[in-house]
Amino acid sequence: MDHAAEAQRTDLMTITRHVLNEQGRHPESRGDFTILLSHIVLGCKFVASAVNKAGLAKLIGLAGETNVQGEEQKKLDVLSNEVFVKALVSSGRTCVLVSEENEEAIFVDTPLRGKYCVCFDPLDGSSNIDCGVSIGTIFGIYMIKDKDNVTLDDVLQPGTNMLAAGYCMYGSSCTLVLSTGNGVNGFTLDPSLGEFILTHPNIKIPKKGKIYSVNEGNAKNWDAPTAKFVEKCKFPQDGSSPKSLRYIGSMVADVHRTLLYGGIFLYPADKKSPNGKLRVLYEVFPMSFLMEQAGGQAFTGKQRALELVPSKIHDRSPIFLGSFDDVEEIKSLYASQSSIA
Ligand code: FDP
Repeated sequence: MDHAAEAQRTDLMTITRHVLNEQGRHPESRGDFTILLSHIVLGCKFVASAVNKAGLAKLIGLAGETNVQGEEQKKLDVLSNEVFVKALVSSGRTCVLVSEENEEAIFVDTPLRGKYCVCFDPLDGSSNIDCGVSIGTIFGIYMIKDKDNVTLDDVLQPGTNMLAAGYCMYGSSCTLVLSTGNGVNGFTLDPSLGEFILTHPNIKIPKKGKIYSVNEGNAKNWDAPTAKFVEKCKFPQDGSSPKSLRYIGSMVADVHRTLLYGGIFLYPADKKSPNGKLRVLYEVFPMSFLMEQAGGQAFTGKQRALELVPSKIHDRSPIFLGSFDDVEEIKSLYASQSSIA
């Protein structure tokens, strides 16, 4: 559709309408997921608005300083966490919440309890906040096992049990990417309507990409397969062109580009951090779910990422995710290393 036709479009597929359509695939569904999602969307809209104002609001002290009235202002990540926790609890559809900002899991009080567990990072990439670089919210959703006996095991499940996952990127535009296990769709916030509109239907990651994305400052401590892989990206031996390097250092932005343009994002293990840096429940799993749903792969260096079973809520894991063929290459480098060992 050209730009003029786009501007004239009158049949708007909002995220709520999309999820209601999806609900039709599950005749037993009573709309609980749609309600939960609308509360997540509310959190995303709030954070989008706060992020947009953050630079400006520094004048009045939004970034953890004191404003002109002499009142203490909350940091953006703390504020975002409060908004998401309150939105999720008040949905009446959640039961256990795991947030990057809270050391312990949050068990929702019985009167407000529902059947979903949500693991989330309310504001990922927070070291980028103060310089206006894209940041995001990441979430993964599970169903509790037994309503009458809710435990931490309800969130310590393999990623293969996830029902839905997504992220919202606060960048030059605000984009929410979602999968409910039936492909991946992207929605862009129309600020004049206050609605997320379907702009990227059925996202498929290119089978092979031309970009690799990694913090090369850690190269000194990498293991042999990671070092070999990055070497091959720069000096391919098969006559192909070298890959380009792009690294924002904000997982949502790096993964979003990888999903749309193809290529690979890696945060490997290294000698200093044998489990890598990124957190299983609210970084590795949701992004791996989205990659697989878009036709890509996600690998830890040892196994399919979604088959990990975390033992603690803030566990970390190395991760290699992106285009199918690029991840296949790193998998074969690890396989040949283990066959030598
Ligand atoms: P941040 O530290 O800014 O919050 O896990 C958080 C994260 O950002 C990711 O968003 C990002 O991909 C990664 O860490 C960046 O880590 P490095 O600075 O070590 O590259």
